[in-house]
Amino acid sequence: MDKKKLVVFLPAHNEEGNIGKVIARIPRTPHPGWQVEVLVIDDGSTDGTVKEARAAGAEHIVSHARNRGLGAAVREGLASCVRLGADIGLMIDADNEYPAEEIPIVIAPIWEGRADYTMGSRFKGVIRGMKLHRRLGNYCFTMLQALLLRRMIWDGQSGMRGFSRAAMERAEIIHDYNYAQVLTLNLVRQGFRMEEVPITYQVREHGESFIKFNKYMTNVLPAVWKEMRRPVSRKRAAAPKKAQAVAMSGEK
Ligand SMILES: Nc1nc2c(ncn2[C@@H]2O[C@H](COP(=O)(O)OP(=O)(O)OP(=O)(O)O)[C@@H](O)[C@H]2O)c(=O)[nH]1
Ligand SMILES: [Mg+2]
Repeated sequence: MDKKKLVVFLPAHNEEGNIGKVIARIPRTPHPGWQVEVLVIDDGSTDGTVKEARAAGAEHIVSHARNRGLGAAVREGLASCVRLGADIGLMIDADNEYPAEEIPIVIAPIWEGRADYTMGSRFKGVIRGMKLHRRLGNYCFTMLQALLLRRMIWDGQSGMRGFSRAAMERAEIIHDYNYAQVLTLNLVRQGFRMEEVPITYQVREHGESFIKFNKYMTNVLPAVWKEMRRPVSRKRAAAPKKAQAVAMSGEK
């Protein structure tokens, strides 16, 4: 049987002490029909991020010579997954806040043909250690997206997301600073089917958050505005053939 390829990619900027732990938590043989590869987008790290990622078993590393931003890194991650022939891509933060062992449940809706884009949802799942101001910020930005898209969203800022091949090929991230909101607005407006899956989240133990309030507001809000004003052509990914969906779910 031809194996399907899952590429797990991690955007990373100075995550020494964290990235190796995340890579070690990634299930490598979650199902006999899957081949799993790990890709790191190193965004100009100046510490031992790359060395640690290699030692932990990352097969592919793409390095930016200088720091370009998280949006640029995720854009590069999606393009690299397509180049590597991934059937499904899974993005996970390199800061060890998200549960890599829950990757199979986050990609299951794509694997089974029900969704093109999945979000590991902290607010539908379990959250450990998130400060109140962060919670409020997350609620506000999630509500903004829900209003703009006129649909329920639980967690619009998740750092753990799955993509079908078609979603990876067609996703557009219009700014370099971040991807979280504009990517969802872009994919859902194109007609891709999104699903949220409850996950377990634990706030980082090492390193620093890149979020600075003023910079976040002045970059993200104009980008959301710009994305909503752009026309997107509605494209819908073809649902996988029934036989393929059955094979992927492991049924006989
Ligand atoms: N490519 C890139 N990645 C970055 C940059 N800054 C942070 N990251 C990565 O983006 C991911 C999320 O970064 P965090 O700083 O934890 O931000 P966050 O998870 O949105 O916010 P917190 O709620 O504070 O954790 C991690 O994998 C970081 O290594 C950057 O400038 N460029
Ligand atoms: Mg984080």
